[in-house]
This record gives sequence, C-alpha cells and structure tokens, in this order.
Amino acid sequence: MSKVCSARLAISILTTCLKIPMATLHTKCAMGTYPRADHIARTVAQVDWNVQERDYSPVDYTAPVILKQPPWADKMPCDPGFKAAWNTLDGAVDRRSHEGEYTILESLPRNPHGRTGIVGRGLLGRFGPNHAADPVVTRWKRTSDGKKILHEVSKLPVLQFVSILRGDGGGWAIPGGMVDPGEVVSQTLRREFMEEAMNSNDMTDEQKQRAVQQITDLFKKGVDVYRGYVDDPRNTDNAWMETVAQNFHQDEAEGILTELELSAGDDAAAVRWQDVSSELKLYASHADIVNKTVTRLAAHW
Ligand code: RP5
Repeated sequence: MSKVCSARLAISILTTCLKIPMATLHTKCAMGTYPRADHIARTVAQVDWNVQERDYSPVDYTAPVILKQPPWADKMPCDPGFKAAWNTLDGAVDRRSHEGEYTILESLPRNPHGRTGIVGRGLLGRFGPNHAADPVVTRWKRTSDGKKILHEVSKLPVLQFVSILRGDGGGWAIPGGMVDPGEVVSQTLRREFMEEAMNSNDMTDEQKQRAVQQITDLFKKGVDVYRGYVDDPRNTDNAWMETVAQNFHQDEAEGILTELELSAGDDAAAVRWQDVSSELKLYASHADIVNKTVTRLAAHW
C-alpha cells in the first residue's frame, strides 16, 4: 500500500473511532421544552429530513439575549448588515462543520442531524455550527496507599474525570466552552478548564502563574477522543453545537493531577472528580464523549 493510501486509511479509521452512533446523537435536542423557555415545546415526529413530515411546524424562537445582538452572535437575518459565508472560514468565525458540508435552505443552514422542532437560533449565537472544546481530564481511582481500584464485576480499573455542575441548570458536564473567533482549540481547552474547574478568574497573579504552569504541563499530551456534533438541548434546525474533545490523562508517576486545586468558577456552580461508569448522566452527549475516553484507556464502564 502506498504511503498516501495508508495515511488515508489511518485517517478514516480514526474518524470512524471518533464518531458517536447517530441514534444517540440527536435525542435531547429533539424533545421536551427548550432550555430556559418552558413555553417553547418541541414537536418532532420524524427527525430525519429525508422522511417527509407533512405537518411539521417548528416554533420560531430566538432567545431575548440573542435578539439584543451581543458581539458574539450573528445579526438577525432581516438586518441589512447580516451576511455570512457558509461552510467556510468567514473572517475569524469558523462556519465549517466537522460533519462535512451542510445544506443551506432559504439562505440559512440546516441542522445536519435532522429536525429539532425549532427554527431560529434559540440560545445559540451563530447560525450553523457553534464551535466548542471539551477537556476530558482523567486519572485512575486509587486506594489511599496508591493502588488502582478495579471494578468488582468488570475487573477493569475505575477512571475518574473532572466534571463541573453547569450553572444554567443543565446538570453535570465536561468543563468545556465556546471557541472564541480566531482562537485555536488548544487555547479554548486550557482557558475553559482553568476558568470553570480552577476558578482562574479569581486567582492572584502568583496563583495563576502556578496554575498556568500545571495546566501547560498536563495539557501537552492531549489526545482527540471526539470531534463533531453535540446533542445539545439548545440546538435548533438552524443552529447547533459541535465540539472537539481531548483527553488529558495523568498517570500517578507524574503527580500533576493530585495537586490540581479544583474550584468552581465562571459558569460552573461546582466541580468534582467523578467516577466513570455507564451510570453517568451528563449534559448533552458528554457521557458518550467520556465513553470514548474509557475505550481509549481500557477502563471500567
Ligand atoms: C456543549 O456546550 C459543548 O460540548 C460544551 O461543553 C458546551 C459549550 O457551551 P457553554 O458551556 O459555553 O454554554 O454543547
């Protein structure tokens, strides 16, 4: 096999491994009421755009916070100043999707994973993909004398990851956040972890310097575990979340994680090391992302 062919094969195997099964990827954003807007209910009989749903009448909803046109959001389509270059890097705004090219219908992007019961942007700032980054920081669960704890049934080592309680009522989650225009994902991963899981915004200069050093060391060895669509309850037919999730696993030998001083900050209401298993109930499709990490590290699930 030529070098080019084997490189292509490796990329395609990697991309397949990074995917989450379609069935679990579009559930939370296709049912129930919209976050922070109980009066907005989703009614979706057929998620798949290829299956006709004659009576499909999605609610048009863009949250008041977005209607105020904050700098991080697109203008309203009716605004003469609104213009966007879809499926490409549009100035500093990345409008490309990890899922491939998305369809434009009536001048607006269409959710590549199907119907959501809502048109407009809901709580999301951008039409099309809204890019986030999720740091999955893990360690092995250990006894007080340092031995790895094996699960009594699976006999596999139990993993722990740093999770935050979202301040918006969304529950426990990976401490991820939005990629700012022009920001590279590696920066977002560090920034969000430091803000949400270490409360870096309230640190003294000296504390911050120490934390930056720790995180720089730990985040040197990130491994991609997922990139693509997120089953985020804020998704709509025209706006959706996508993420790049990387695993930062620290083995005891290097000792950095044991010293991490976790403290909830920014949008997080609490932070903790959480045992990983199939019982995990996390925000959006974060449990699937953690599961990718479990597979990578051959941990208990
Ligand atoms: C999720 O929303 C992403 O996976 C990421 O964790 C998060 C980003 O949104 P905010 O936490 O900034 O609201 O879809």
